[in-house]
Amino acid sequence: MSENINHEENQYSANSIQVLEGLEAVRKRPSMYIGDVGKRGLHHLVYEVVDNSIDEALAGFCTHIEVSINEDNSITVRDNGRGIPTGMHEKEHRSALEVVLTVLHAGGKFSKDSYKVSGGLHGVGVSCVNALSDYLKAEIHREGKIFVQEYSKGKPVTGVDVVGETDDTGTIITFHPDSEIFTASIVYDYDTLAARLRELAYLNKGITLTLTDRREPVRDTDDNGVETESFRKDIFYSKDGLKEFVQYLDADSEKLIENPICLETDKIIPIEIAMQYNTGFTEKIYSYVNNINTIEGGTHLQGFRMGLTRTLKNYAEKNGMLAKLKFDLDASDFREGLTAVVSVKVAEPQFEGQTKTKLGNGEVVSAVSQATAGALESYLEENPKDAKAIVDKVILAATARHAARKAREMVQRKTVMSGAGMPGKLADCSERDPEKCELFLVEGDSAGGTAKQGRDRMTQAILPLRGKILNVEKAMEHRVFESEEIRNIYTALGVTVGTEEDSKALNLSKLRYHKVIIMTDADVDGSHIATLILTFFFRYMQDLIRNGYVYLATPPLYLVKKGREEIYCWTEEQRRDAAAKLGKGSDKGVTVQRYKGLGEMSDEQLWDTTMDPQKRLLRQITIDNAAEAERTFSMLMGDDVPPRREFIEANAHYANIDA
Ligand code: 0RA
Repeated sequence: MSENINHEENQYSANSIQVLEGLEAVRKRPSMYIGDVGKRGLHHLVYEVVDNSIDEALAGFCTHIEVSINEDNSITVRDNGRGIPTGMHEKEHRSALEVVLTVLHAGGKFSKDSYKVSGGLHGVGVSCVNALSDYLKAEIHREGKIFVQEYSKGKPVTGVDVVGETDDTGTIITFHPDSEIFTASIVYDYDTLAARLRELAYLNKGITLTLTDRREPVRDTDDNGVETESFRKDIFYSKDGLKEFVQYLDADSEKLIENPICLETDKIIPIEIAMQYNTGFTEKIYSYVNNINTIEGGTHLQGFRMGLTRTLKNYAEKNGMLAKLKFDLDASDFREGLTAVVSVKVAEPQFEGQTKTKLGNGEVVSAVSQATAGALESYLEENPKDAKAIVDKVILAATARHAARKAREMVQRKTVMSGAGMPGKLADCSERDPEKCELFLVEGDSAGGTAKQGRDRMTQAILPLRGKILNVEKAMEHRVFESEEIRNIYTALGVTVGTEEDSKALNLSKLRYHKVIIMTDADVDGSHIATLILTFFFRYMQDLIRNGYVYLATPPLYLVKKGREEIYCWTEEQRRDAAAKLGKGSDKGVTVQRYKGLGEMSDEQLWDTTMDPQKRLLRQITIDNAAEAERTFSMLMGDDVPPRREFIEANAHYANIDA
């Protein structure tokens, strides 16, 4: 591994022009390297650095990785690995450290034989992070010394300096994202980073990952009543890996079998799988390749499904359990109520698909299907009670599927008829170009009426929804398609319901509006209704969310008035400021109106605050972390009421925007 590295001297040498061009290219077209320069790209920088440390851990040299969000929104990633080599790199005539930090894909230059298994979605390496940071510092603990080098926008601003001595080894990278690149925001979101580190801990058992938020201390009082200050911190560690991941994802479901079924192989293609059946109806399979969530699936998922279907079917037939069944089983019947995580490590992954998250390597199909079949076969033989529970559930799923087909055909017929088939409640817009059209899903007929009055008829359509729409998390599929409110949504959107093969496949080319805006009251009930609608989109129209078509409207909470002056407010702070501004020191004549519902606003007010594209603030719904979103929806909409109440109350202030 160290063939290209010698450790004689740590001498700083001039950069080659070619290398500078490399990183200049990253700065010129950052999206090509990190996906985008919004929130996702910003957080991607952290994942890229952490992935390097994960690689060091997977190579067996590192056990702890600490991530800190610093006061200025810079990030520090510290690991206890061997430390990036600092000696001269013979071919490049500069330190190996500098090569790692300035050459795109430099990782490969060091390791021909040992492949990198981790590596972010774009796998571009830490040099990209360097290019997109206005400041980066690398501190290396190695060979008894502490080495430091600093960079700005990818260019070294110091040599590799020895600044002290040390007994330990490791790498500490601190970087501050460049606001010239990340123009929207350079503020990190704790929960987004936490979700990814938690996921990494489950996917790589035995590694400890920590996250600390050093931006503002949390104040508290200890047992003696003394005020304390500490930072928000989480430690992520999983002893049992995927088994615990599945239990975490499925924590709020009623189990069909006591423990997840697990398998792990250490052949040429390392495979790890854990699966659990619950009494619900949804299929939740998460697949990963080299720690990357393969949203579009691919050959590993195909192999898993094949192994699962074949083994369960054989077992059921062999034991005469299908004798009374009047119709054929479908592959999807075997996956109802299944929660599973499939993780494979592939040396040279080929990623395909729209978002490059679909594994294409053909050899993976049989490897995963054989591993699945082998492990599942032994499990069923050894646990006949569980085996029966699973087969019974499969038969129930098949029966329900037959009922669902009828309901779906009804929706299909109605959706296919265009124009005349629109729901009676829909107040459509006159524009026909979907790009320019918006559909407001509004809670209740009264608010719907106000919205119809207030809207721009040209581009804005209104579909009032009756009270609480069906909780699809708890309903069987045919009930979902039988629900009138849900059928109205399908029809208004113009999309057809999936095939029997994939009940969630959407025909997005027929989508009639490119903004679907959920508009509910700014109270606990309103956010519950918004969550119900989002749950439906998440489970049945996930592509709508993934394509960025789904938004939440943010109606104001208060109207502060004095005489003819009016200020709308979305937060407590804005309300105080507005009262102070209008009152000029006294609150005489200042009134504060608390909006309890959309229906309390006049159509003009609703337009001004919430619907006018020039002034309103929409919150686009994104899925940062599929597994975390999955768990959130199961938690919110499952049987257990307390967590749902807590969540909704904690997040009830949807309208609290950063103004
Ligand atoms: C190249 C070679 C060696 C280690 C590393 C890179 C390395 C990179 C990173 C990035 C973050 N943490 C890291 N830890 C190690 C091995 C050099 C040797 O043979 O000692």
